[in-house]
Amino acid sequence: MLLTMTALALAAQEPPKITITPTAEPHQIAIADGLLHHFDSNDDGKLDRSEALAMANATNEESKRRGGGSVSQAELAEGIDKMFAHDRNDDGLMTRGELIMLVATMPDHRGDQEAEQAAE
Ligand SMILES: [Ca+2]
Ligand SMILES: [Ca+2]
Repeated sequence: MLLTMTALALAAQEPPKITITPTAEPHQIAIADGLLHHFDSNDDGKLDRSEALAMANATNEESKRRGGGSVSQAELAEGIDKMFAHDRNDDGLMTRGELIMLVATMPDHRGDQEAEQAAE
């Protein structure tokens, strides 16, 4: 009975088209979509660990190209573990929603730059 009432109450609400965190901003959603677009190599709409590793390696190479530091394979693996800490249902796959949550919790580099400029 209680379950039925809960289900009815939920059904009465306007269902959101996609489940995203209310704190996610459009540019963060765009980042998550971009990651999927580039690194979802089997096109299932999710990132598995091998795809995440390809993503981490690409990010590392990009950082090297820009003259930034590179990280070791161990650090890459640690980064992927951190990423999959956001795998909410523990299925070993990062869905779009989970990626958006991940991006939303990452430091906003645009903000960082502004803060650095303000500090100068
Ligand atoms: Ca995939
Ligand atoms: Ca998942």
